[in-house]
Amino acid sequence: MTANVISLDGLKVASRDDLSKAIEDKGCESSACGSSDGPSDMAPEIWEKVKDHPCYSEEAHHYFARMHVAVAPACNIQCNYCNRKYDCANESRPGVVSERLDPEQAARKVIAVANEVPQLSVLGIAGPGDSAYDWRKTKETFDLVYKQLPDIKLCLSTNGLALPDHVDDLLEMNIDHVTLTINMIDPEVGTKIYPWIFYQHKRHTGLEASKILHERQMQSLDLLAERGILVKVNSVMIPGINDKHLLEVNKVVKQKGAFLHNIMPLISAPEHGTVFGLEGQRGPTAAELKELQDACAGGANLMRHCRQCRADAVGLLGEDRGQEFTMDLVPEEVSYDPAKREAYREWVAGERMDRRAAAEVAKGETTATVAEDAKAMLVAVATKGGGRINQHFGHATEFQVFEVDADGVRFVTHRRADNYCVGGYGEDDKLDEVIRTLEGVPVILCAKIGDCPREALEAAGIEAIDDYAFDYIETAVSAVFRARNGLPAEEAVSA
Ligand code: CLF
Ligand code: SF4
Repeated sequence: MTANVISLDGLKVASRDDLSKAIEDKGCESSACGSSDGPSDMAPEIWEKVKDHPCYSEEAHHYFARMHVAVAPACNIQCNYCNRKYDCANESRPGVVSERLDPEQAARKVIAVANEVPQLSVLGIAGPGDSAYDWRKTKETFDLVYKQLPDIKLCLSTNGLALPDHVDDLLEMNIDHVTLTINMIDPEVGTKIYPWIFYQHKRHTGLEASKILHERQMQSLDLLAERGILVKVNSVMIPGINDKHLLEVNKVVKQKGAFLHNIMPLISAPEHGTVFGLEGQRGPTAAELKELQDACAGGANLMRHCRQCRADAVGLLGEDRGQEFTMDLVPEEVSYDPAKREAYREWVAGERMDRRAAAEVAKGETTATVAEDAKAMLVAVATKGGGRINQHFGHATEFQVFEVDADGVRFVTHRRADNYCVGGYGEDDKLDEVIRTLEGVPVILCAKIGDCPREALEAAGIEAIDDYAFDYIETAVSAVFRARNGLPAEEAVSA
């Protein structure tokens, strides 16, 4: 197999001394220089559980990677948005799973990836069917991995129907992250999403099926909360069917102790062969999704950085390195070497502290120089991870989008963009697609950009800036915001 070591190039390590001095000079508003989901926002034992999990912590997703192993092919329900020739649409974007694995193969693959990808922190089982229905394979896989790599977090994603039968196993297996996909709390709504379920050796249809599924999902939530297992609820937003209803779902899952709620857009292309795809049921627009997420303010905390990844994805969220680790590339004998992962974790610990400190300084400067009621703006960022602006515009397959106002900088979403630049040649139609993708975003920050795309973006009203190459995202976004709100640009750049 090729030696694909993730390099840390582009992740310029900031001078901690400079930042500390900046904090002393300018003052740090909050004690721990906390970020929106940092250690200052939650109990230490919870932070300990989520700090390296790329799905449970927005901050962690800049640094840590997950991998899925496709050991659970069968499912006990039918969702109208799923065709199992494709990945589970709950946890993946459509695309055939490259290969299904048995538990022994899966464990070998995890070791191979852990040796090569220092960012790896989580192993998830998310299909392609239901991980709790195929319990024997799921349990065997997790047991094998836990024995050999006890520092990898184990994570499970399920529709919840079979989960109550296995929750006591979860504690024994040291699993403290479970995702439940809950699309309704009203079984009438469920009848439009689930044509049938298979429960206690019997197939159930219609309202009866939805009632059973709902009861088992609520029971799963209660049992997991009682055992202190962190629950993330995934919901698929289906316009005209459960879009408004998800506000109620958000309230109820919060009451029942869910840690996060991840509202994902329905993916329903006709070529995927799903019921919704064939019926022409559309997914929500980016604006509709954001509107619903914003309307959930005050309810369960929202995850906004989900990438709807494949059931065999490998890498940071938003990248897929699965093809580098297919079974024909994994050696028959592989032994675990934790050295790279340990070194990476040590580096991340310092880097995260610096980034938080830098973000806090930038926030203080923005609050001091920009009017409180200045209009919020969106800024797109090309990044390879590490919380820095470290990617060439032409190499970006997605842009992270941040919102900034006088209160600071927040991650809001990502927008996909197919590689604009292939083999060094720009392709006009792809650039048009990027421009469409960035609708409503007036600024893009990247490590470098050529004159032609810069001009095309400018003509579309989007300013491309590469002056902040390798800077932290928050400091750069704050500086742009200050520059756009009256502060001289040179001053903002040097701030
Ligand atoms: Fe996988 Fe899911 Fe665990 Fe993450 S994914 S089982 S919680 S390790 Fe994450 Fe992927 Fe979104 Fe899932 S980005 S689809 S939320
Ligand atoms: Fe498909 Fe997942 Fe629904 Fe099962 S739970 S039908 S695998 S989307």
